[in-house]
Amino acid sequence: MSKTAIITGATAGIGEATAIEFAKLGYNLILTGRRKERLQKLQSELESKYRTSVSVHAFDIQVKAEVENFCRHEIGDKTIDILVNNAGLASGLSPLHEGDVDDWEKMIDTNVKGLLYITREIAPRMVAQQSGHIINVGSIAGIEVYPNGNVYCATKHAVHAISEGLRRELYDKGIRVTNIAPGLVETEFSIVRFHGDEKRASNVYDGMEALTANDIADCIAFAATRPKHVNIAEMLVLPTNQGSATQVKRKSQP
Ligand code: 8X3
Repeated sequence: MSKTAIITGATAGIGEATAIEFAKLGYNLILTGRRKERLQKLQSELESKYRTSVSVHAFDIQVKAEVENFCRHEIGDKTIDILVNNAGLASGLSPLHEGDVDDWEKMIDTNVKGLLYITREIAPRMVAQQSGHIINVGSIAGIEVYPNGNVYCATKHAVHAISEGLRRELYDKGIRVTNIAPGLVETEFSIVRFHGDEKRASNVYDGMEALTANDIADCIAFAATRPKHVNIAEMLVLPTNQGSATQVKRKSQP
């Protein structure tokens, strides 16, 4: 029987690439995000190309009532085999003493609270099933802190801690928990971080070969497709020319 996976933040980047990867594997998909048109376009592409069942649900993961409505009233009581907590963003890159509180709230509400809201709803179903897999998309920023990353790094440290906590609480219930921690991935990530400044965003990846969303989707699919007794607890995935959060070798450098 086909597995069913929920993927949050499926409208673009790693979430969209994971949806495509999972569709290729024949998973039934429940895709969420804020942009309804993008979700619907992806749904029809995946359904026609891979003949898999795809439902799409547009809501804001920052709003607890919307997450609860989705989980309690929109997805029915089907078995959820995999939850990919991918929805997340960076907003702003500045010292904390010059930071924008609205940016902080957006990051905390999405990356931490949104992830918690949906996990709080879906994990009990997995506990009742005594099976399931929660895959959290963290970041190298959840392992290292870099200047001006302050609140973003704090949210990804939280994702790391939540993943660790979940694993310690769910290992004896047949549930796997994976934390994927990517380094530089060229998606809309930096455009969002710099509030739409495409020039500044492209500088982040200038002269180096960043990871693609597909590279990370590939890792997520790898973790998801291991035999049941294998839990890939953690993956730090970097471009070859990235040594740490702050070390990147660029072509112009000697
Ligand atoms: C994305 C990686 O280094 O831009 O989470 O924070 S980084």
